Amino acid sequence: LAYGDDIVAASKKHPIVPLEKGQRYSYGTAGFRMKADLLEGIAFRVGVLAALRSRSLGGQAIGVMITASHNPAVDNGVKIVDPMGEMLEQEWERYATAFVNAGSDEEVVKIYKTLATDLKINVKDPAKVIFGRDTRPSGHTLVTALKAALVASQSEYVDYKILTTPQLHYLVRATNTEGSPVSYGKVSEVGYYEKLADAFIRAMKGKKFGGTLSVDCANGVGGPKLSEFLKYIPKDKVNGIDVKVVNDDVLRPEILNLDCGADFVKTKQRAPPIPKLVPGLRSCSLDGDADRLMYYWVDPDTSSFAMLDGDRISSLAASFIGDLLESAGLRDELRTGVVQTAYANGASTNYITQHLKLPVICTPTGVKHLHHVAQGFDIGVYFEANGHGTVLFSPYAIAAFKETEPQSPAQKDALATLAALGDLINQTVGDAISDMLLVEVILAHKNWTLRDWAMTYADLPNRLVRVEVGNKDVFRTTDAERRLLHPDGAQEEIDNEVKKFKDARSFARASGTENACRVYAEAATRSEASELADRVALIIQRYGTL
Ligand code: G16
Repeated sequence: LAYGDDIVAASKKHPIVPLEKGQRYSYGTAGFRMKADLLEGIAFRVGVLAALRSRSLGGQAIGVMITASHNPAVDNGVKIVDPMGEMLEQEWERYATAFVNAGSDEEVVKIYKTLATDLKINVKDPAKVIFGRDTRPSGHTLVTALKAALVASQSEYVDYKILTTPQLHYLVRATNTEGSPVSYGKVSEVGYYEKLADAFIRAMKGKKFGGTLSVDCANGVGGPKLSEFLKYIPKDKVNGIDVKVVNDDVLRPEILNLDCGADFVKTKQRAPPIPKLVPGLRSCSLDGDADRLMYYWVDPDTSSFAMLDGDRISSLAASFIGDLLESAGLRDELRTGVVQTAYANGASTNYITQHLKLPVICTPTGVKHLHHVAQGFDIGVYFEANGHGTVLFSPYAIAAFKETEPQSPAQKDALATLAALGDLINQTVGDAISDMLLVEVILAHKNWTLRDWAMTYADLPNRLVRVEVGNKDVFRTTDAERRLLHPDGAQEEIDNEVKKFKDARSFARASGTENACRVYAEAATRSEASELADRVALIIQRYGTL
């Protein structure tokens, strides 16, 4: 047998579904994501590529996550995780796209060999791929295809079965740093829980958990995993801890993300109908793979609904960490910055730049873009408005937390809390469970209710609309997605509409995870924001069907 024959033979058992003429699969914002029945062959080819990627990096473990996160239950997705737990390097996204669009099984191997030659990769070198999946039943078939690819490509693998996306990212980094001075933690799911629990207990030392927290888990993987995590927090270690896990039914796959979860809350700007929201109850929602987080409540005094989204978590974290740095005497030492996307509410950007006096950088949608920019700071706070994000600490910052000699008890406490946050906050990717614990720590330290948090600034009224169009690919953007470059004339029409409203802003872009466009609008009043969003949506619909 010639090298690659195994891959060709195995590939034939997991065929690619051909697309209509002129259409191509593409590695998007979150890897390949679409209807699950299109994905088997894609999972196979991604497996082959992941093995090659591992070989190109001296056999370091590469992750593959099978999830469609916030998408409906019928969808699924496959994405690759790089050795430090980051998203796949951009150049390799192109290779992934080429692999998946290859016209035949033989061509996949041809591209494999060409890449190996061009990138000087020895195809006989060891490779290791680790993977997990969310609770979608279609995950089984995709895992079978992925395993077949890894066997055929002679790669070692570990099947971690059902995981949240951030857990898989954790495991990739833990695997590749095991036994080194920068070890990220024990290489197991238990190791993840232990690390988070230990850090949470340290960060909550002497503070009180602020009453019952209700967590809607979108009927996804976050439910069982959060329940498991809670077992690692002895009641006597965190004063008053009381977490109620709701919408955690993973046995009825069709209800995943259905009328619940972080995406529902953000787009509908209301609480899931079930369970009925009790006024005053501090609540939050995760999404289907537990990498997004939304807080909300109904104010018992005014009966109004308040949503605290990714922008709020970002400004809360930036302000809290800023105060700790001040107390720790490190404010001038460590450069802090915030990264947002065009969806960030204008009021949050103003609050961060004017009140917190921190720089804000805007990037296109997709955590990989935000993550990359956040790495440029000693403390890089990045969140998308949809609740996906984290805080990155540079090695210099982590060393400063641990090595600064405190001159006072207050400074000692601040340094200890900062060091605990360094362990609590997932450094690889946005992690809803870790972010939720962060928010709880901050609220406990400040002794704040959600009302206090909501009062830090007033959001500009806004609306997000999903528009289905014939061909979303005609929409191309510039300026961090704030303006349309193509189709000709569309941006001009949007500008004309925006001009008619007070303090208004609007933009449109093609989704990278759904077959639709998204329109965002902000204006002085709720009805104006809504009206503007509708008008821009009409423009998009028209241009998308021309
Ligand atoms: C994914 C990405 C996020 C992005 C979201 C929506 O999230 O990881 O960065 O904000 O999709 O992207 P789009 O507007 O392009 O559809 P998730 O939680 O679905 O994996």
